[in-house]
Amino acid sequence: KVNGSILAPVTVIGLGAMGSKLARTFVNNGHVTTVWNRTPEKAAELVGLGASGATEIADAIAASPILIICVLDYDAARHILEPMREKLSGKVVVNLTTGTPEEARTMGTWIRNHGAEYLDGGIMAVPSLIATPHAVILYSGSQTAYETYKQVLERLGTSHYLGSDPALAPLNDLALLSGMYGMFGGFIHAVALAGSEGTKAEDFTTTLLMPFLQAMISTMPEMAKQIDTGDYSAKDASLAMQAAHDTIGEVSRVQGVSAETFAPIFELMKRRVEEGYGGDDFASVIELIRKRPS
Ligand code: FVH
Repeated sequence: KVNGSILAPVTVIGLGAMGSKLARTFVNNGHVTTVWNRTPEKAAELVGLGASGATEIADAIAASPILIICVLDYDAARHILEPMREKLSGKVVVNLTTGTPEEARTMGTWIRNHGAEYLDGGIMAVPSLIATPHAVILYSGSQTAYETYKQVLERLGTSHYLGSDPALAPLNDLALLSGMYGMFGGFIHAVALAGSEGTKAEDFTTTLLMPFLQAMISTMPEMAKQIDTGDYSAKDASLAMQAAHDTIGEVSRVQGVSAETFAPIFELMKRRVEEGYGGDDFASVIELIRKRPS
């Protein structure tokens, strides 16, 4: 048995920083790995490790039942696959290129119309983390393809299948990144504020900020429950209390620190209170920004 088994042959299309690491991981795990890149020289190192370097993209596609594509963007992916549309029938195409939900849906429809199964993926890791316990990859699209090749895909990192709509992987990828940038925005403001009296960023971060944020992260499941149920009754700290004074903004100004990463969230908290929800917990601020699914 080869299809779907741990040692299924794999083709990797796109050998940039990420694609090369994906290909190397398959080679290291004993897969017959075929690689192709627009600039063929980038395949040399992988060929030295045991990969088979295809000169023609058609040969790369013919070599394996599962094609992993990881290139700059969806335009590049389409540019590579369009001329090969007649060769895709019966294949599983796993697109790990970063893109938008709409691009993923369009690509999924196009691939299916050419007789192949489609999985879209969002890589939540940098190349050096691939094949370590810290690598997470989100998948959506064909459930059959995911289940058939789950063991192969898990070579790269922990996989999460999110559903049959290809848009779900890129949407959740961007949602996770937005959480990360929100956290980083808070981080730079906190370090700037503490640093305005000379506290070193490193000391402040490791001794005070990280333990505090870890404690705050533990409140997120309860906030998520409030969002799911719509019951925002304040238990510990009401919005009215939290938004009563813009102390953080005022002290930042006094200390000569810009509060522009903090200000937007404070404005939303104040607005929610003004609209009569001062007795709610923080999570109810989501009602000012979200669109409920139709
Ligand atoms: N690197 C990372 O940390 C992130 C982690 C999260 C996911 N991203 C996404 O992965 C895609 C590839 O990223 P990458 O880091 O491998 O990117 P590069 O090293 O710049 O390699 C780009 C590859 O794309 C090929 N390519 C570009 N344009 C075309 C085209 N028109 N036709 C064919 N191939 C094309 C390029 O080929 P070449 O320049 O070597 O000939 C590389 O193989 C990306 O979506 C990230 O957002 C990585």
